[in-house]
Amino acid sequence: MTSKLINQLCLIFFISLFLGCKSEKNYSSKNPNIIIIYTDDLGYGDVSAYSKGTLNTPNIDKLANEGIRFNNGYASSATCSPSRYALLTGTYPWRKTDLRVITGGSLVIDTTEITIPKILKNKGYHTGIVGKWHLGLGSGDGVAGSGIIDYNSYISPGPNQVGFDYSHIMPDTQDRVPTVYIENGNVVNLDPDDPIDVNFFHQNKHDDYGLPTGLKNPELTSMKWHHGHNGSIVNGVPRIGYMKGGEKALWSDIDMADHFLIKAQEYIKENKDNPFFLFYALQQPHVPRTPHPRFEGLSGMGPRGDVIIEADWCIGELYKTLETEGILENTLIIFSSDNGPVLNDGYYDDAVEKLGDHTPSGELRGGKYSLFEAGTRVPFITYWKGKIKPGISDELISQIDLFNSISEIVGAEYKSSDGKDLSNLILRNKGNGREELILEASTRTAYRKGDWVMIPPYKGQAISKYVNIELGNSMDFKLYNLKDDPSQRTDLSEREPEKLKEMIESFVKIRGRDFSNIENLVLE
Ligand code: NG6
Ligand code: CA
Repeated sequence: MTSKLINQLCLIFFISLFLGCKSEKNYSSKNPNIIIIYTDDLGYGDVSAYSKGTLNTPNIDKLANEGIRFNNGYASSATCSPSRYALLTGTYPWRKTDLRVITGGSLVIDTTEITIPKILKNKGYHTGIVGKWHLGLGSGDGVAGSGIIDYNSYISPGPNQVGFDYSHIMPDTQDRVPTVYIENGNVVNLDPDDPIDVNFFHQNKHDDYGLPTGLKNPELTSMKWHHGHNGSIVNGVPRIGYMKGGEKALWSDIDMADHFLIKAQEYIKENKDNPFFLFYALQQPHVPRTPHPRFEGLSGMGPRGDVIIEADWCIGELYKTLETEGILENTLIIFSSDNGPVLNDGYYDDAVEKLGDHTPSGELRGGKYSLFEAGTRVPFITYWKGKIKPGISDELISQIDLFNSISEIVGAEYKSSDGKDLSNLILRNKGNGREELILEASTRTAYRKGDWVMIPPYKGQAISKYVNIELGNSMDFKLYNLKDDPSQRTDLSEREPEKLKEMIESFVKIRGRDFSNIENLVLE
């Protein structure tokens, strides 16, 4: 063999080695699958890794103990639709006029807005949502509850128009009609000879149908309504709103958890060979709490505790699917909740009576609907087997930050101005969290900076008489230091006037002056 030939062979050998390494490198740096597991109304103290409550959530605990458990993680809002909007768009929900809980309203995400699934689609991901949507459907006239959605034909715009390749959803909430699943814009199992008619305001129209309601026929309900929830009765549960038709399409409440789990597992199996994004939005423990019979009584706390155990089981099953499909180590899992906890949210279901020593809010004050901490501070966990090292973080992080952080993780350019790139914190527990954050509850806003929280004055009940939660309304500015006083028991606004002034000024810089519904509010 001539030395020239040997040189050439060596060159070929090194080039192929180089190319081999390159493809190896490409493979190992392949973008991970991303799953956001999002519970509905699960409190800071409902996860046993967070609190010494009396419920056990071993599968969520596993994610928390073997991933990063954030102790200062927030939903943007103390209710559902605004939080979901903020999570998907990285934008504060109060920037949208009057964005509140949706009841049959139209889509609140503009189809031109950038969303997490759109970012990921651009990077070659397949994107899917399974579970609760609650961001509105159809373009309508934007009036919540106007009953303008025609469920009998293709429903658009919806999740598939804002970035999801696949959607299998419950339209609003489990307590609202229509009680049907929608897959990629079509009601599942709809019989064209039995069309669906839905409205939210016209009980008279419903009376014309001659159909029973929770209001008129409580004897036909197996779950009793406490406030609201006295419209159509489906599966013995009275709901918000009125519905006629769609008999074959009606969901089974006790099978809902299994139904969404199976859809999520199918989605994972079908898409395991490419990077995928799955938004797995569980319905628990929102009302009506309808555990499958195999979970009934397990918590000793009534249906609310039982459905939390059911949700935890679902998460364990999803985890096993990732394991058996061999993709667990290439999947980033983010776990959180859309808002804080509530006990009686409209039905008599023993949530209050059987609570015992359990503390859904942990040591935090308030709950769902509240500007106090328990409204928005929620369990927040990141997990990636073999990549994320177990840790605990006290850094401040919001679901609004997932937009920028996920964008960074997959090497995309998109950044929202409200969000922060906290990818280092999420993946490595390194670096600082955000310095400040606006908290929102039913369009009211408060402000956290460092350990300090300032709540502006708001008119309205101090305690909601229905759900028995302190809402954070008062006639004065309130100031709390969470380091010394995590339960917000001591108002420091009079003792710390300089701090209060500084907080108001920083808050106004982001929020503008139009943040309190007290007329003629004087700031100086
Ligand atoms: C409220 C409902 C409550 C719940 C909430 C939405 C009444 C009286 N109360 O209007 O039961 O459905 O809306 O919850 O109807 S959320 O978690 O989706 O924001
Ligand atoms: Ca919720």
